[in-house]
Amino acid sequence: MGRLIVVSNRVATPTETKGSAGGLAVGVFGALKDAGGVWFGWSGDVVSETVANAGPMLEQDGAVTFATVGLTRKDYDQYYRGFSNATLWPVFHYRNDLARYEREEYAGYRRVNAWLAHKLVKLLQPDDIIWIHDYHLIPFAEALRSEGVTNRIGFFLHIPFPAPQILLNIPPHEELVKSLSCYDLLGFQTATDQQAFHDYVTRHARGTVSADGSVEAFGRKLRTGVYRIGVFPDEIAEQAKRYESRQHVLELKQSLEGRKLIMSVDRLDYSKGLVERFRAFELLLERSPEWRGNVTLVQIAPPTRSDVATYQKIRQDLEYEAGRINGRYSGLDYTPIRYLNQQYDRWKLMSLFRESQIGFVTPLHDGMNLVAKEYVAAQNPDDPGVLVLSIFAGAAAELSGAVLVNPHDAIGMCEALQRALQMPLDARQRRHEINMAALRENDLGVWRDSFLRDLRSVPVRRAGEGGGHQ
Ligand code: ADQ
Repeated sequence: MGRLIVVSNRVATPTETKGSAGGLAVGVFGALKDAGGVWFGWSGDVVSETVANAGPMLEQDGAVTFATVGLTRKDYDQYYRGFSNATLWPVFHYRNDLARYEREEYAGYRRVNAWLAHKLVKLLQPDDIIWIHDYHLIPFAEALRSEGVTNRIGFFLHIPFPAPQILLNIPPHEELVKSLSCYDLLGFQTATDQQAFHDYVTRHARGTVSADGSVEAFGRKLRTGVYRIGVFPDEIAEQAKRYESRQHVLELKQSLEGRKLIMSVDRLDYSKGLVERFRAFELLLERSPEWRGNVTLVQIAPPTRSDVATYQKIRQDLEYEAGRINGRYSGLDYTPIRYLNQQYDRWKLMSLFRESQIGFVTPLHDGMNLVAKEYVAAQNPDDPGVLVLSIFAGAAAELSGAVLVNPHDAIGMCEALQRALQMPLDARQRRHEINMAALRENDLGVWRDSFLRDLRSVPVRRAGEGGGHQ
């Protein structure tokens, strides 16, 4: 079996993969340890041109090499802050209204992909398989192919793939899909995302799609598949239980004075539906006076991408809403919304989830949403909380034990909260069992192993072949 090469925009450090990192980093690292290989990507640092060109920096941990490069200010601005996060991210989350398109940024995006690919080529061996992650790196395989790389290359998109009519808003949409067709295997979070890609291929690229998910487009053949990313539910359950009597949990319990707790945890991002969520909670207090003073919403949302203008705006909006709602319903000893702009250790989050009666997860669009899955896994099976989940999270297709809501329907969300707050124990347990069974059936290991199995089964290309296998 050849080595595994993982490429992602950011690389978790060896320490992160063992400590507080999210499940994804741990899952990918697990596969790397098994096969041996390289994890390659941006270090997260903005550096001078000399330092950037001197990379990659190599760090060895057993059979795994962590290879990272710094980005210059210009590359960071055009590739990361620009085209990735001010064009692709909003459009792929159906927010054309927040997207901008600058030709120079797109050129920078392609330039950085080509530069990164060139750096990686020197580390490759002939029988390596290469797994590229996410929207920052769409042109990566095309760049590798143009350097003569014939290894199997797969791509997994962590975020939604938009319907063609939405994708057309990005002027170089055809080039992007052409770049995607240079992969041997494309993985999507849900059947809806895969279908959207197929729709583009058949309607806008004069391509064909077979029943088994194989695609012909732009003179290339590739495969597509649905690989729903998961968590390791039993590890989370064990962690949540182990830390349930730690100081931070006891302090929270004491401060709640018997009030019910609704928990929400997200990166501070406009795709997560935070403002809509706060308004639904406000409606609960407005329409059901009996809950005033008796239920608290804890929203944990550390800022991300804070140098992108739309992220500054969502932060302001949310601070305003939290202040307004708290001004309206607080008492001397009661604050309805506790809004915390902080990163928390994973084990702390899981034990806080376990203490809460509701996990309120209401993105406007989300590839999967691992918080929803972590919330379920962290519950006490003897007295589980209820997951109230947006129909627009990829996780909604799997977690049929959740109370599903449309995040644009404030009254609907408010009614769902009322229902969840009053749900009897046997109904909560039934829903929890259904959700846990789904998490166990399709855990993070299944996601990773099925993607890699399918990638390994793609026919090897011959030297000199262009993009896509024949
Ligand atoms: P994200 O948009 O980051 O991921 P999500 O899937 O919820 O969204 O993952 C967030 C991770 O970060 C979770 O493991 C969560 O516990 C952790 N996290 C969030 N807030 C935190 C905080 N305050 N402190 C500590 N940890 C925190 C993208 C896509 C998703 C897709 C994932 C994985 O947008 O749709 O599910 O990738 O494919």
